[in-house]
Amino acid sequence: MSGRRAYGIVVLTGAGISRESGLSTFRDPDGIWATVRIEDVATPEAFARDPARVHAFYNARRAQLAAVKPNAAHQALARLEREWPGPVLLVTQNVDDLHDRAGSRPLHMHGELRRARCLACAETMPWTADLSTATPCPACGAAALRPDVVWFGEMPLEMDRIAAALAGCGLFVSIGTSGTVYPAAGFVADAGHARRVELNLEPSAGSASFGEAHHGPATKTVPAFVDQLLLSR
Ligand code: BV8
Repeated sequence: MSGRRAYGIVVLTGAGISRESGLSTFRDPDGIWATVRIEDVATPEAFARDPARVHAFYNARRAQLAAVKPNAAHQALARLEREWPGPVLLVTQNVDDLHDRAGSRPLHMHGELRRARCLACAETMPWTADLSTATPCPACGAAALRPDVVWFGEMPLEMDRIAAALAGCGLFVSIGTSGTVYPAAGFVADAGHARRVELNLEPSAGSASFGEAHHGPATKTVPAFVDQLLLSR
């Protein structure tokens, strides 16, 4: 196998990849931010001001995960990770667990709905039930648990690992994201040397930075793109 074909791939996904599984996106007309404000539920200030409201917002989204399952796009990416001869890093902005349940090992840069973090002892742990201000931390007993997600104004996770993968990749694919939230929206610029492809329902805010685009639903565009990649090995 020629070295050229074993180049590294970085995939970035957003809420659009989970849309056909039944999870809402954020900025589509029927999206989450059409009914609730970021400032009221997705910032540290919101949690300090009204933790019960923030817990209710995440409890509803966490509970919804039991009712949805991965779609063909999640499954196609898990196949790419299994069959591509070079390194594949799947970075997701999504806090759902659909990539994980499809068999991927995603880097959750915005954290995970199904994990909690203790503000008293800093432990993080898997969490599938509701959270409240009275829920005791299993590690230290303090009633100081929060959803283990990255809110606006907080630093996304594993940025150094992402930067290193972007610097060395031969292909960057962005799937189902509006390209409006940073630093994720800036990754395409950090992969300026690589082939850059956007797979999205419609052009995103960052479309001009991509050399190629395939517009349509992820369950169609992602399996087709992965098939074409694997055939070209
Ligand atoms: C940071 C987790 C600095 C929680 C999320 C002013 C004040 C404070 C901050 C800022 C500011 N101005 C700018 C910033 C930076 C800010 C930012 O970018 N704001 C934006 C709104 C301007 N970013 C941050 O705050 C980040 N942190 O900057 O820290 C720092 C520095 C040093 C030290 C400490 C801190 C943190 C951002 C992370 C916030 N958390 N989520 C949760 O999920 O509740 S972000 C949130 O938006 C979601 O997680 C989501 O992942 C993310 C991006 O949204 P998308 O995934 O793109 O979804 P969207 O609905 O927008 O788009 C969906 C797309 O899919 C569409 O294009 C649609 O066409 C397409 N689609 C739909 N259906 C389909 C489809 N595609 C294919 N198939 C389909 N079927």
